Amino acid sequence: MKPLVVLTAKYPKIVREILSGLCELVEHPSEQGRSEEEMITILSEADAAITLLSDPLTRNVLSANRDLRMIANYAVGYNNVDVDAARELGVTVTNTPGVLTEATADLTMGLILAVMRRIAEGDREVRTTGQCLWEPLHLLGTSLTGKRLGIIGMGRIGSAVAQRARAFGMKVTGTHRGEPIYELLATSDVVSIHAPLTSETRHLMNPETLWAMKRGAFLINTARGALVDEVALCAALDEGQIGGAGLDVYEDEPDVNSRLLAMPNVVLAPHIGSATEETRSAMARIAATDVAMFLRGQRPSHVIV
Ligand code: 8YV
Repeated sequence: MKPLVVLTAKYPKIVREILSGLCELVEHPSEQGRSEEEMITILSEADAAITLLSDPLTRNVLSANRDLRMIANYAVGYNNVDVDAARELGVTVTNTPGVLTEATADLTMGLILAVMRRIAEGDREVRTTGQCLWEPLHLLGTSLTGKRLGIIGMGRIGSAVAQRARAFGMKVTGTHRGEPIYELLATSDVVSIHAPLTSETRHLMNPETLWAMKRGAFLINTARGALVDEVALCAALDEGQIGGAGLDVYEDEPDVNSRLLAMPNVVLAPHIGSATEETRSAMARIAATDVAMFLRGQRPSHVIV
């Protein structure tokens, strides 16, 4: 009997091309915010699975089916996986690093531009009025040239953002994992977060750190929503402490804080950092190739656990 590989979403077709003949594939429609019970049901017969960031792979889920031997998480981040439980239960876990660096850095730059140059506000205005109203003092934004970008997390994505920002004439300060961030916060005109979500980094941006930023500076988050205390961010935006924000990720995805929806100086993207044809296909190739290697008894190339 062939092993059963569960796909928790509709992934790019390269997944089927790589895995056909090697296993039986069962595909579930994409769904955000599955419960543990739903995950247990979906994975009940699986030997391996390709999973989404929004799929909870908790100890309960991983231990419910003892035949489950491998999870290929279709993301570079893996805060949805209880890695300690996976290690103890002998479940191999892989991710898709590297291939989404440029796409995520591009989107970060896009959000920096959109917030500083008020592009989304302008788009809404043109659609609402049906006109291109031009006035010397209308929709004035902030120039990028000469401004300082503070990058929290100078890993692969943070470094790619730094490269782009320098090309726009920005000065760049960056911190690495575990380094203090207060000087960066106090001196940056724009702060962009590129850190993984862990118990240490949850609410990295909180009332204290948001108020340690330069007054009127901008905050960009294309990493994980829970790195930012959204209630504190709304308060900081309301009070003008933060001049604007560009967000691709939210604390309670798929839900978005309704206060953010009402703020004109906040640009909201629907978690599309890696959403290019090229990148999503490359992620699918990595995930499926790692599953294929595992099924053939080889060590997958991108093992976390
Ligand atoms: C994905 C991401 O869109 O890779 C990550 O960590 O956040 C994004 O690339 C998402 O994870 C898809 O599961």
